[in-house]
Amino acid sequence: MKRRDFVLGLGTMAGAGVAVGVDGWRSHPVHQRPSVALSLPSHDAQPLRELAAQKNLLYGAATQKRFLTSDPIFASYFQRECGVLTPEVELKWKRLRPTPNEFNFNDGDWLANFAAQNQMALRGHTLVWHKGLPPWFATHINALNARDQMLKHIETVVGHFAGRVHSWDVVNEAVFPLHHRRDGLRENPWLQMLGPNYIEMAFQAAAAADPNTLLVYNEVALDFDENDKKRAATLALLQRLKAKKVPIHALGIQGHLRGKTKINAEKLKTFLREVSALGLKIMITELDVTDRAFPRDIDQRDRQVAEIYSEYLSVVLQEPAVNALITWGLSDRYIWLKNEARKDVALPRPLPLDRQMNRKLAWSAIANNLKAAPKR
Ligand code: 9MR
Repeated sequence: MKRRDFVLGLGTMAGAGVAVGVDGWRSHPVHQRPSVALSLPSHDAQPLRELAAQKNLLYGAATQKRFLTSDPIFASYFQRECGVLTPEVELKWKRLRPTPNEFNFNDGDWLANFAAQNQMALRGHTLVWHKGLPPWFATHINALNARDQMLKHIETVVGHFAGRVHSWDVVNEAVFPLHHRRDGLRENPWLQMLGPNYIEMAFQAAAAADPNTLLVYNEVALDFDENDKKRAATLALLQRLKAKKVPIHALGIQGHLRGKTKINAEKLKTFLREVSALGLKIMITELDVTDRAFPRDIDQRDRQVAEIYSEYLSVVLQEPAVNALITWGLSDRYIWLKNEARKDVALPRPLPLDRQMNRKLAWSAIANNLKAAPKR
């Protein structure tokens, strides 16, 4: 039996109205077909945080304090679905460091309390990145003080939240093969001021400030067929860090999936195995699916987005080293994908819940793949 017949057969067996077997699939290449039949969930279906917990996994989302405080309905859905919260902006330099000598923890503390009150794990995002920097960074940080400034930032911030953070993204997006360095690193201000060892210095400082949090290297664009160089350079960086006994515990795979981009399941699986073989955990830290390339029709669009969620999660959630799945937002009411605006100006629908907080097929794709995941 051909794979397509098998999948279509599953759909027929499930008898689901919005499910599989619809015409759109015939035009999809093999790699874009989901492995699990999709239909809309019943209203009282178990929340994602519970489905994940049954497998010793975490499910949650990124969000901002201002969404939770201004929108109690959104906050209640966030509490219901999420077992982990990533502050989308509040723990970046730009928000923590109003001036060169000040730290402002108000919004971060508010989110930490919200997470604790709702039995959610809290993620730390992010300590060393070339973006999310305050306006004074360029004028105040230079090659002479960069080391002290970076270490002081990490010590103060990680120390402040010590005991409250499940995992810290210590270094974010440091690999960029297109910069053509032999070590594959990105030419960012930290590298230019401190050299390539800034990465291990950051991990050492984070470990000293909170010995009990998971220390994560977080990276973007590791997912697609075309990302061979990014995967290879990231793996090489992780190997170097492990060989030097740098305290690093996990790789964060962001997972910002572009609808038109192809996933290669075999390559992805192999990469996850290689990372796991280094003794590292893997977290899916920022998953979402851009609907830009898909039709305006909402049923078709939601189905195509969900198929990509499913295709991706049917690979990554089967890897036992993966311990968490975090989407970059929960509801289409609050999305960061403004730069991915649709040409037809229809509102984008990249996330598990719609703007009215209804669960979408993308929610079902996550739920089905959590149910199909092996227990950790
Ligand atoms: O979604 C975030 C957006 O609201 C911020 O303006 C931006 C800069 O701080 O960062 C966005 O989040 C990024 C994340 O921190 C790292 N990976 C890519 C995310 C989307 O751009």
